[in-house]
Amino acid sequence: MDKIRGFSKAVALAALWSVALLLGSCSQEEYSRNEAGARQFLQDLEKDLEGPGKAAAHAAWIAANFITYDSQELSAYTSEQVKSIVKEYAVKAPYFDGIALPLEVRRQLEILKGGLTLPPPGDPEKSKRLSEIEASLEGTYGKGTYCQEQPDGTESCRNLGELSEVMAKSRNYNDLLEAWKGWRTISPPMRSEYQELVQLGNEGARDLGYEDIGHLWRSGYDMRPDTFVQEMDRLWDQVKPFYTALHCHVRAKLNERYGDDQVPLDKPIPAHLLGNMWAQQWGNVYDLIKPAGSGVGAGYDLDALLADTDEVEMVRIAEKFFTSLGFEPLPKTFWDRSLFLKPRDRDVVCHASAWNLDDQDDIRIKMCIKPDAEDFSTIHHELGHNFYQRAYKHLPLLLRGGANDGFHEAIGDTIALSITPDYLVKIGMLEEAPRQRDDISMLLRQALDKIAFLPFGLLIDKWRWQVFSGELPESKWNQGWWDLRLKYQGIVPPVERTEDNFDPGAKYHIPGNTPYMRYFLAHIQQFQFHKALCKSAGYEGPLHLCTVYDSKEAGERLIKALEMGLSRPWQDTMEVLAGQRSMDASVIQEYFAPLKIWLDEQNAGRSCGW
Ligand code: X8Z
Ligand code: ZN
Repeated sequence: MDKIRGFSKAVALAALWSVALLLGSCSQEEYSRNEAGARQFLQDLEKDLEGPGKAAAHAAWIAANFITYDSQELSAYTSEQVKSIVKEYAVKAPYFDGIALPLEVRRQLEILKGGLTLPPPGDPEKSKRLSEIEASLEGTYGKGTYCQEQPDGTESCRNLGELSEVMAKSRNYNDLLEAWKGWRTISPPMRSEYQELVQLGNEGARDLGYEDIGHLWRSGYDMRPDTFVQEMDRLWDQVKPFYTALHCHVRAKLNERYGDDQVPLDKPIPAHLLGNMWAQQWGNVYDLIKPAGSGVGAGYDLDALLADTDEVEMVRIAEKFFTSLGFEPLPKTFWDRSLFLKPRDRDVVCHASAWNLDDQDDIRIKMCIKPDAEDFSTIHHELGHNFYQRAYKHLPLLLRGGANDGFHEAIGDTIALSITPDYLVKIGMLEEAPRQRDDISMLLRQALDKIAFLPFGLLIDKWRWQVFSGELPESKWNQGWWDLRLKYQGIVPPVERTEDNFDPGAKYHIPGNTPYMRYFLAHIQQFQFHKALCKSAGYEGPLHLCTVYDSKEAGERLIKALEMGLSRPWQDTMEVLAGQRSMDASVIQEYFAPLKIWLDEQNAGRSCGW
């Protein structure tokens, strides 16, 4: 089987190479098969991408900020141009295989090959169709609302922000169920487009020598793709006992609130009771889970502290953390061009994102900020992306990126781990540190977000890998999704689901086509980074109380790692940033160790698991 696949791969590549020669702006003869030729080839790519890349970046920004038919058309058109150019070069890159090249040049050629998240098929019609589908899926998600007829015959509609508010705040089983089911009405229409996307993207991936899109995605980690899968499973095995203990305690507490009928003690948890639309982070139900007699998690209420803070001020506070480490302040254009608030009069993609429009200084975020602790943390997350982007802007185009995509997701989160009582006192948000320190409550509040996220972070791409490879047939997509939700998270849908539903489509990254394993990695790595930065800052003590605010030593270490971008295998950057060469879940275990002991005590006599 493998042999046949290998053979057809070679044939496909050879065929595409000759097509590319006919179509391309450069021909084989233009490039000598040596270092000078390879460098020229990479330079030409940068040059060819300059104009189209600029147009596509601005069109994508407009499409995400003004979702209309025309903005989507323009975005699809311009992105298709860019992708076709990259694909054309990627297909040609193997021309330089087998010759001696400096590491840094060889690396760029490798990155070029795997650089497209969804490579377009060679046929221009199909390529165009794929871009249209991508824009359409993103638009459908961004515009999504759930409308209900009112008793007076009028219609009332709620968007994701409003439905998420219910998921976070309501403790009424049926209101939660209504919001949960309601949001999932937006995704069934996506299913057929997603089916096409998988088919066309797979075609594009095969042209480049990959078995399917999943194989391409798994190939971007400086190790064999099958080793990467083993690594993810190894990390999950390391943290699974912790997750099971948390699940057990949370289930018991939800049982106290909702009763045996709704939350049976030996069964998986209904997915709508965990404070979040996708049950991915559970911090919003902290009030139901917290230890008896304890106050808010950290002895202060960050939600309350932020309730009157305006959105610009929230971003300023986050920026100040980065500048305290030695980063340059954000440029004026960041403040002029970012979107911080949900506009009242138009559809935007509210899912938070960070942008770099010119690959230099035109960095921005796009977010519909609410004045609460969750969004305060997300602002740090997004600024982490922006400061990273700016740190590696001096590198050649193909090396501008995170050491791996998990690093990119982890930087802002690492900074957010430094939001401690001491830090809030230092910047004047708290008058004095809470008198009675309650470590267990603090750790529990944090674990409800960070530990609860892990199986969710892992399973999204486990599902997509099966979909891309065809292991999960389209007739079982929704079933397969819930099988994984049950296996890894121990949750079940609160009502029966069928193949008329397309529940994966109700999570942004599926229609948005953003790989997700990066967030699983980030949730492990951020603890490694936090520990190392605390060490550089000269801190000794429990990790959850460490803040690296104002530490130039920590900043120096961080900046040095970020400036490396994608120029070295991530293991090298990991060494600079964390002092070790592998991903390691033992630090997250160390961070939460006292909580594990406490959870095990709480769970004594309970039957855990599902
Ligand atoms: O999508 C995000 C960021 C943008 S890169 C807001 N995150 C994941 C999600 O929301 O599902 C951050 C945590 C996980
Ligand atoms: Zn992110």
